[in-house]
Amino acid sequence: MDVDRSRTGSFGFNTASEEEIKSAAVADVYFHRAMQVLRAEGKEQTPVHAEVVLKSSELEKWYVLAGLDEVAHLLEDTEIEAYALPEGTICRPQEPVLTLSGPYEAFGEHETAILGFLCQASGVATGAARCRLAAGERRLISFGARRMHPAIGPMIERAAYLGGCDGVAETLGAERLGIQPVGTLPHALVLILGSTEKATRAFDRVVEEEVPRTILIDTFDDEKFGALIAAEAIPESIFAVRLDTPSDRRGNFKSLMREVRWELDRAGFSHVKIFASGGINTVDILELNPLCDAYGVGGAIAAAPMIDFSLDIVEVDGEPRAKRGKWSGRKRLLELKDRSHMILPAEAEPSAGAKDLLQPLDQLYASPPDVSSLRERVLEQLATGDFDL
Ligand code: PCP
Repeated sequence: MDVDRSRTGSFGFNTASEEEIKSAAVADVYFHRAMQVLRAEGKEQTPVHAEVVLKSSELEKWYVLAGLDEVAHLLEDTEIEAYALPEGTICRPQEPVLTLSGPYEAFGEHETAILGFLCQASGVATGAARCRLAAGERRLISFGARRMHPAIGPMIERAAYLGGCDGVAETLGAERLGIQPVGTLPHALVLILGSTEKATRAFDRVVEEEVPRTILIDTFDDEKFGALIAAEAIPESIFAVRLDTPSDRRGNFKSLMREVRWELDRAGFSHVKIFASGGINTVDILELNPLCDAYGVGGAIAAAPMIDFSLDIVEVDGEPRAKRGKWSGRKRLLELKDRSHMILPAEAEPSAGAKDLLQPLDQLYASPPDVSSLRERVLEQLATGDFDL
């Protein structure tokens, strides 16, 4: 397994290339060693059936499945029979979301990459879905690319959008999603131009008309004065004011926002919306919803806890065999008439009207899925299902 080592050392970004991922150079070494032993024993072609599930005893826990597009890309040239749930499916622990059948050698050394793709993307999508659930109909924008390595910015934004965000800030990610990037203006612009008023007027004069005029108001001024300065600077085009109040100045953010709302309404700007950002999470969103119209969320989505998937063999040579703590044998995951899920042994007869959820991975990714429809799938489930925060 030859790896281009010229990329180590102090130059270049600390990322793995497509070839390094596909050649399993990114694998944990014990998978290489296991393969070394199996080859020595002539067992590397042993047919196995493995599955990826979230191993958690909190059976009520829910998460959004994402990252399968990259798994499909990784496995596209391998002789594996793979089945999976469509991305955007809201799942629970123990439910098999990906199954792999074939000679162990065909995928054994890809376990690290397979889990990496699913654990992180599903974590981000779930972080977005939780914020979506909390924000209801209010706009939710992913602001978190800066919280993660830029090489995975497009992945973060894809998962954030799939999970329910209305828009994303990172330009390449938005481009790959075929949507317009969303953003307001940074403190840097206000600092360099010297005042909120100057930055507001310049932004309004220079930036394309179709970009909503959401003006950052907390750089120099107390928020209620900053809001009026911005609104009075561009009364015809002002759309919203963004409060990114530093945490050590925030105090009671809700009452601060109520004051801004009062002053805007009193001054005839009741149409001007309020946008909050800066360390926002689901707790903040639930508290601010009565006053806030939109949220820019960074770390709470981009750095959301990963989904702790495991990939485990549950059948060897056609015989159910699993480690302790795992349910052995092949399974089928069914959606019942009431939209709930049921896990059954593969050979079991499903109840009437039940539908198999696992589908051939190569069919699911015969063409790149439209992420907007995967997003609609998440929104529809959040709207009809019972998912707590
Ligand atoms: C950034 C942005 C949001 C922050 C980051 C989102 O703030 O404006 O407020 O990330 P978070 O949810 O993890 O906090 P700053 O860098 O403070 O401000 P600027 O807008 O000037 O970049």
